[in-house]
Amino acid sequence: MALPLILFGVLLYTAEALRMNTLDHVSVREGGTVTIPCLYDNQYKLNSKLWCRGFYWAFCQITARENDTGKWTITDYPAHNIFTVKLNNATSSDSGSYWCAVEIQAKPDDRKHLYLTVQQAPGVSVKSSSVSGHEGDNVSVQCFYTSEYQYKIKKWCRIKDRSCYTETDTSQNPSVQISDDGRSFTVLMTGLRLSDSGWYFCSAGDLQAPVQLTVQKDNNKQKNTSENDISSDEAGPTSSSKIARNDTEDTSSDHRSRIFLLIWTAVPLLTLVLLIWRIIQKHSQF
Ligand SMILES: *[C@@H]1O[C@H](CO)[C@@H](O)[C@H](O)[C@H]1NC(C)=O
Ligand SMILES: *[C@@H]1O[C@H](CO)[C@@H](O)[C@H](O)[C@H]1NC(C)=O
Ligand SMILES: *[C@@H]1O[C@H](CO)[C@@H](O)[C@H](O)[C@H]1NC(C)=O
Ligand SMILES: *[C@@H]1O[C@H](CO)[C@@H](O)[C@H](O)[C@H]1NC(C)=O
Ligand SMILES: CC(=O)N[C@H]1CO[C@H](CO)[C@@H](O)[C@@H]1O
Repeated sequence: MALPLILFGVLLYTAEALRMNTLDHVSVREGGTVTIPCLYDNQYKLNSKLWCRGFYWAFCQITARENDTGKWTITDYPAHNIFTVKLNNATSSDSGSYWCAVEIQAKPDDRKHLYLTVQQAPGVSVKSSSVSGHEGDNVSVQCFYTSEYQYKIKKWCRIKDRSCYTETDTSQNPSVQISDDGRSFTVLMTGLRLSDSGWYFCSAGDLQAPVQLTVQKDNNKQKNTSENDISSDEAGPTSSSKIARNDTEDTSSDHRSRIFLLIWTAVPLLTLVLLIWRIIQKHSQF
């Protein structure tokens, strides 16, 4: 019966590696600034945060640590289960592989890989990487792309759950509309809700540009519904609403889907293995 146990272990191990979330491939202008969010599991609030450079995790060089400032600035927002890595004055030599990571005592650190490309004309870029609005407002984000990316798929995605909107398919949520003028695409988010606060990205092809959205409480509403509305997690430092609640939403939905995945994969696998086992046993009896 070792095989099912091994399979189960493999599944568990794969689940282990998904406790952090960030972008995959960030595009930034030479001389420009970029802030990259690293979302982490609730259990890592107190762990120290790292930014490590190198393609292979085992050989990466720690570029910056929590609270470092300067070329690289790392700021932790434990209330939101996020830390941000800000690069100032990007140069082409900053292009490369990096890892968002949390330090864990006596266990391998948890981490997520990402690629950074610094270009004179970034494949995809945003005018402003931070937008805000009040509850119920509309906000728009303009995402520019170079001619090279003209025919690539354009998306607007939320980092937390990787849900994306594309130009052709916004039917999932009519409150997000995307229009394209051939040099840029504009994302219009209508009727903002507090839960929309968080980190998003524009993407064209494989390149991404991060954007932080902050939704502030509607002041007129606040007087009446002050206790009912719950602010979103990963809202970031500028969120004006109350954020004291236990932010577990960030990865808890991931947890749920992972458990489902585990069950949906493990149960049929175990059944299959048991069946084969029985057949082998039956055959060996004769
Ligand atoms: C970073 O600074 C914060 C606030 O001053 C502090 O609570 C935290 O312990 C510091 N982290 C490290 C790893 O020094
Ligand atoms: C940015 O980096 C370039 C190249 O290293 C340097 O010449 C320039 O002075 C830097 N600018 C700032 C504002 O630090
Ligand atoms: C938000 O956008 C929708 C759809 O385009 C529009 O009907 C509505 O008037 C806009 N609301 C505000 C406050 O601009
Ligand atoms: C927050 O969560 C932690 C562990 O998940 C728990 O011990 C604590 O009581 C919670 N706090 C609140 C205010 O719910
Ligand atoms: C819709 C609603 O609950 N309105 C209330 C807002 O608060 C004022 C004063 O407390 C009440 O008079 C309203 O009924």
